[in-house]
Amino acid sequence: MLRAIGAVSAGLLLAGTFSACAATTPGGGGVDEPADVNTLERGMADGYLRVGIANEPPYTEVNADGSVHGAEPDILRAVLQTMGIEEIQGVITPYDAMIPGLNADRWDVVAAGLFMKQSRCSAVAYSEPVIVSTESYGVPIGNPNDITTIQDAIDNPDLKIAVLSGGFEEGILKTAGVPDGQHVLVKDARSGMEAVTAKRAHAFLLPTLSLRSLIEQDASIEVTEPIEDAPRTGSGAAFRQTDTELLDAYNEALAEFKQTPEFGEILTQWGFDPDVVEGVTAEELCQTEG
Ligand code: 6CS
Repeated sequence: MLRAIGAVSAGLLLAGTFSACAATTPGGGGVDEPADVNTLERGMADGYLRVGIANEPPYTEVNADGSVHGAEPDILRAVLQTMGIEEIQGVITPYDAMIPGLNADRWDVVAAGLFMKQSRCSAVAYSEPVIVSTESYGVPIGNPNDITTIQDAIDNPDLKIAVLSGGFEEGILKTAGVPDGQHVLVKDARSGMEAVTAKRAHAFLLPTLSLRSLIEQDASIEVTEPIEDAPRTGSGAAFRQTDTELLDAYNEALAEFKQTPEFGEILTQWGFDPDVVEGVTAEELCQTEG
């Protein structure tokens, strides 16, 4: 095993644990593997899967040594290990590139808090959910514009809201009918915070826990309470729709893993409430508009 810290190529930061035999062909098979080997078989033979991630704690986090953590990768790794796939190789990518990259075989699974909604569920095969969470606004200290709901952005056409380009939150604004002119599109979470501090946006719409992590580095921004009129955000691992064996095996292993104390411990360690995901299904979350 060779440990490597991220290598940057074509805008993608490769990070994580790389196996010495990690070279993959465009078809996804290892160099010595036939092209018709499916992703589950390949993962078991190679001992790892390639995973699309962000670097947005607590959902996903890449450490200085290149190791991949956060609630979703930690659960993914733990479940895959029970299936005999020991490691994951992380590829950092923007949210709007996660599904195209998965379907172009640049990675085998997305585990990044990629929230389920109709359009995404028709493009990938989601596992059952592992996280159910909430959205908030990051606003200047004191919340001078008193922005607490999505309706506030509809009621006040002067308000500009920063959102990740192609992210779930951009979809929330679109579905709610907040005009495009009020969206300030940013490429990553740090740029969203900067949009607020530089007054290009009045608020940054992002998951509550991601914002709480970001304000540890920025004392000029506060996080609102979870937004009551935002949809419930739920995520699990996203696989290619052709990878039915992998999806089925993963869901079976996940159901067992959810019964162990380790499932709740991982979520709690990253600040998520394990109780709120109990009984929630991918089918329900996939009804979310957008
Ligand atoms: O699913 C998404 O698109 C969103 N998920 C997270 C965890 N953060 C921001 C992103 O837009």
